[in-house]
Amino acid sequence: MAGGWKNDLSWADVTPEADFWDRRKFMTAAAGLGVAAAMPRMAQAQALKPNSWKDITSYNNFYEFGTGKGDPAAYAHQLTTSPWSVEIDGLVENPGTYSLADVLDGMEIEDRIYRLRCVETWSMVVPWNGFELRDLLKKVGVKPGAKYVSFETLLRPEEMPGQKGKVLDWPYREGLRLDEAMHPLTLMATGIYGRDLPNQNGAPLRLVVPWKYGFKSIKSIVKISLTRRQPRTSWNDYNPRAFGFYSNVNPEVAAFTNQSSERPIGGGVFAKRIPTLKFNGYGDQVASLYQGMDLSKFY
Ligand SMILES: Nc1nc2c(c(=O)[nH]1)N[C@H]1C(S)=C(S)[C@@H](COP(=O)(O)O)O[C@H]1N2
Ligand SMILES: [Mo]
Repeated sequence: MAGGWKNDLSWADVTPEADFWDRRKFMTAAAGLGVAAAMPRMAQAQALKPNSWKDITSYNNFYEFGTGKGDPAAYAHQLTTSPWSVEIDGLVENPGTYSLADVLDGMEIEDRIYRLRCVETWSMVVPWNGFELRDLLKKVGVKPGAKYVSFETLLRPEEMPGQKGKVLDWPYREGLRLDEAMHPLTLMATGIYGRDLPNQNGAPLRLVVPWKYGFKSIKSIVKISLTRRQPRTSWNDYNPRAFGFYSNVNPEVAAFTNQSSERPIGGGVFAKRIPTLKFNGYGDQVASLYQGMDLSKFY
């Protein structure tokens, strides 16, 4: 088990999901996936509850299917996710086109309950399943000189109606600095609540970087490149002042709007806005990556 990450969200605080949250059943299923060992490490500091399956899969941003929150759930079933392959190129020892099975080969699928904070100022808590991106990067072999990792989403307008419009310069592109990509919190998600990732959440493989605004967590990835130079990214191209390359969650710095608080999705008592945490609550684990950078400045 790769170490070096921790989480203040606990399975003990999970909202029951009728067809899933039988704890013993989950532990058995988890053992089969090799994730059980991840659980005891989760501290029980804070009673944040993961959102329901319904919240997570019906309120989405996936502009390839339209800009409405309900569009991805309505249209993403059109996306063919099998077969799926990921091209891995640039400064790597073993470049090539990897089938999804080849990508997953040797990867340890774990459970990670992470906060997700959208720059639109809503938030959720999502129980992901996935593997650490660093394990995949180690598998393909990062060559000296690589400093960044770039990612691309599938370009297939026949199945992604939003790509027929020019909202963004498709395909959707994102990127990380290599040390961010190698951080143990950085996940390649393959599932939610122990089930395969629904298409609207970025099936079959999407990035999750919990200390950054949600748009960095690119969905339905078909290409990963190791580069020397900072890659171009879709939202940064669209508006560099509103959407920085780094885009670490920071309540003290306005992106396109004030970021000091957020609206948890899910209603009830949680409908109230809550204060946003610096680095989305993961500062103890990631702040050191940005030593020497002026965090009062928007990147
Ligand atoms: N390819 C692609 N990835 C994307 C997006 C998108 O429009 N296209 N939206 C981003 C934004 S703005 C957010 S907040 C998250 C939302 O993830 P979720 O729908 O799984 O909650 O996905 C991110 N990844
Ligand atoms: Mo977002």
